[in-house]
Amino acid sequence: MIKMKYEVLKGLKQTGDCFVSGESLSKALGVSRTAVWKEINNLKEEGYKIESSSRKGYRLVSSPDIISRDEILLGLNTGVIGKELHCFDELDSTNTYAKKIAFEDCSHGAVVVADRQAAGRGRLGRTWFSPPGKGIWMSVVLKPDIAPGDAQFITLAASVAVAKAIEECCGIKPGIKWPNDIIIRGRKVCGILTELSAELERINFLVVGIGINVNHGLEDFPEDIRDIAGSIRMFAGTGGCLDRGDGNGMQGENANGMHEYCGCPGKYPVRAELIKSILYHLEKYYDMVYKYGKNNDVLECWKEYSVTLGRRVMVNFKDTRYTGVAVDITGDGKLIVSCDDGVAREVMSGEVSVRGVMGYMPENRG
Ligand code: BTX
Repeated sequence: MIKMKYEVLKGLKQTGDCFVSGESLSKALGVSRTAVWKEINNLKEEGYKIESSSRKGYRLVSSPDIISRDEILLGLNTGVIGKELHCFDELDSTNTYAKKIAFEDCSHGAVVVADRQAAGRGRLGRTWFSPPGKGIWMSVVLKPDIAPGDAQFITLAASVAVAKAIEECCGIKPGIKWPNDIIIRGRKVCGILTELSAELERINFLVVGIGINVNHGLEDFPEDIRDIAGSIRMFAGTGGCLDRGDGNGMQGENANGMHEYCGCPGKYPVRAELIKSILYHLEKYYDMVYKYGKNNDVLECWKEYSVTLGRRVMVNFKDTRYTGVAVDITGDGKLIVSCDDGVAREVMSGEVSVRGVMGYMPENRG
C-alpha cells in the first residue's frame, strides 16, 4: 500500500505543474481509479496540496516539509548513497543508530534520518540541539578501503557537500570554519560529527553525522546557544542583500512571503530537497577522493568556502593554546597556522576559533 502511494506521488511529481488524469494514473499503476483517488486523499492528509479537477485530473501544488522515505527517494540522484534509507520520527541519535546498523553490516552509503533527536550528539561529548520539524538530523555510513589516518578527509568532503547543497538550494553562499562547521553570517547552521570503527590498518566503517538547522527562528534556540546558532530560514532567500539586513540576519516575511526589509523572495527549500542535494554532492566528493584520488580538487572547493584561511585564529588542544594566522591547509586536510611565536604548526584536531567569524568563542562553542 505504501508503494502505491509512492507511485501516485511519483506520477504527480513527474508531470510537474501540469495535470495528470486519474485514468492515466490508474492505467499506469494497474489499479482502479478509486484506488488512485484513495491514495490522493492519503497524500492530502499528509499535507500535500493537490488540485483536483473532474475534467483534467490531479495536479500537485505543493509538498509538505516532511522527512519521509517517499520524499527523499523521489528524485534522489545518487548511485549508492541513500539507496538504503532508514527514516524515523524520532531517534536518540542518528549516529548511534547508524553505528548499530553498520555493525550489523548495512550497505555502504546507508542513510539514517530522523525528524527529532532526543540525545543528538556533538563532538567531544557535547550535545546537539535537534527539535522536531526544524532541521536535518542525518547520518551516512561509508565504507572506504582506507587506513584510519586517511579518514579525516571525509569530514572536509562532507562539509563541502553541505555548503554546495545549501548554496544551490537556498541561493546563499555559506562559509566553512575549519574543519567542518557551516557558518552563515557568523552563526553556526550546521555541525558534522564523524565517527569511525577501525582496526589498526583499515577502517571498518565511517559514520558521517550531519546536523543542519533549517526552520528555526531565533526564539527556537535555547538561550545558551542563541547568540551563536543560526538556521537556513533566517538567511535563505536574502540572496545578495545580506549586508542590508538588520545586523542579525533576521528578516521578517510579509504576507507575500517576501522579506520585509529587502523584498527578496523569502523562499527556502523543504528539508527533503536539501537532503537529496547533500547526498548527491556527498557521493560526488566521496568518489572524487576515494575512487579517483582527486583530493586536491576537493581541497580547492573547500578553500572557496573557507572562512578560516587568512584569518587570525586561536587553537586549543588539550592544555595548549596558541594564536596565529591560518595560512593554508595540507593535502590531507590539516590546518597550517603561522603562530605568533614564529613557528608554523599543523593542526589536526582540537578547537579552532576564528576571530571575527564567531569571535574567539569559548572552546565549547567555537
Ligand atoms: P560541535 O561539538 O562542534 O558543536 C556542539 C556545540 O554547538 C554545543 O556544545 C553547543 O554549544 C552548540 N550547539 C548545540 N546544538 C546546536 C545547534 N542545533 N546549532 C548550532 N549550535 C549548536 C558539531 O559538534 C557536530 C554536530 C553533529 C550533529 C549531527 S545531527 C545527526 C548526527 N547525529 C548525532 O547525534 N549527531 C550528528
